[in-house]
Amino acid sequence: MTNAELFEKAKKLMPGGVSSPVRAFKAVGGEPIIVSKAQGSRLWDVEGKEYIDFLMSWGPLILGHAHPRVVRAIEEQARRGLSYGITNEHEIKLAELVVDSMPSVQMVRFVSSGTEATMSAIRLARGYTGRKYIVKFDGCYHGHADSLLVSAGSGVATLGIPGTPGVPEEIASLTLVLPYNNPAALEEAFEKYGEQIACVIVEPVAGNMGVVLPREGFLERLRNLTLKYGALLIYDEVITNFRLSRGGAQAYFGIDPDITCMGKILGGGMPLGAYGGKREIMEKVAPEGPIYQAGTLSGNPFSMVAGIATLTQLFEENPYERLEKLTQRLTEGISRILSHKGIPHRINRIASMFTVFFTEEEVYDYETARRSDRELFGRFFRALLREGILIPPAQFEAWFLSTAHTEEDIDRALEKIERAVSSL
Ligand code: KE4
Repeated sequence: MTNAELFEKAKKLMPGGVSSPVRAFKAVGGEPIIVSKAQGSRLWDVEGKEYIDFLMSWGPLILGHAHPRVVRAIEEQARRGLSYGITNEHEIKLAELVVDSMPSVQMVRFVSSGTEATMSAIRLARGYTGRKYIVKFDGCYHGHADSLLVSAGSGVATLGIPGTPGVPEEIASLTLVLPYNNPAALEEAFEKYGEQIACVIVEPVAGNMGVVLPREGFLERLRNLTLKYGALLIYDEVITNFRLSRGGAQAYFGIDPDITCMGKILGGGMPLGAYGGKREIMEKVAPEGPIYQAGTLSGNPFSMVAGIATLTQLFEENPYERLEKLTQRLTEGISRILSHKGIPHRINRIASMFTVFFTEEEVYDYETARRSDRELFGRFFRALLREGILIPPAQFEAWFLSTAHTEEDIDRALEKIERAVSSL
């Protein structure tokens, strides 16, 4: 069957024909592909077409697709059972790896997705502080829990409005949505609501408005204000954990949160999320404390062994330097190609994640990101796909490299990108 035939069938069975909206390619146009297999830096669709993959499943695959060590770990565990519903030794091993990687994480609780991690962290912060307001930033995405699917109200430091039908305004109005990288808005919100704010949740490096880096002093201000008003600081490191460094963004910038949400690389491609933090906070989580959170497949041995194999391999390779250089080779090449064609662009990069924006101005928040030329991005995406390059099918996402990407991959990719851009 062709991509199109399978997608037609999928659309009859699943809303939009997908298990997650972005996979329907609505933001970029054109027909979605259906994947048949992937290996290393490559991915094939059901028609047998090969792609060099810079989506890498939205971030988990820092070792590339189907890394032998991860596959072996999963094969061995499969024969010992997929889920027990009772504690297994692998949970303890992975918890140790996490706690040893981030000093601010003294205890950790495993869940099955990034959404569960952030949803639980918010509940924990509200339960721990006894307060009800939370703060998030416009353009940051933390999964689809009700209190996090909230759009910015009009004006700064006003209470949120539902970001989607199904979220009651009573819930949305407990979320304050502020502009990212805007200390003044932060000050104003805390002056207005300070003692009532349970927590601030932030992507310490934003990946969901496209890659946007924290400006000098922004995270520091966030840390100081939350301490001053007794609010908890939650880092959503679902993308950045083990991506920016072994210790994630908190090690990279040297500013620790109270609670860290984890996912993606943590599970190496298997369903896995986690939240963790200081002992005095985590001890409030059931059954030790009163704040309830649970999960049938939480800590299942299958996801655990995938995470252990991924992190162990990653820490042995310590590839961060090499990934930095390889990613720079790609972004500099893309910039050369676009400049040569006279196409205005900005590339925001940190470590092995980056985004290409078609704009003249610096992209430092959701407003500036949204002013980029998304129609051109759609044409860029489709031209790349034709050339056999897969990038995220949406402007406000990050491209990812892995240890499976080679210099030859980058050079081949640049040839293809050159051809694609010439066709724009
Ligand atoms: P999941 O529930 O999708 O595992 O994680 C939610 C989440 C939480 N925090 C951050 C910073 C995230 O980036 C995500 C999920 N990321 C999106 C795209 N960047 C996943 C892709 C999708 O939604 O299909």
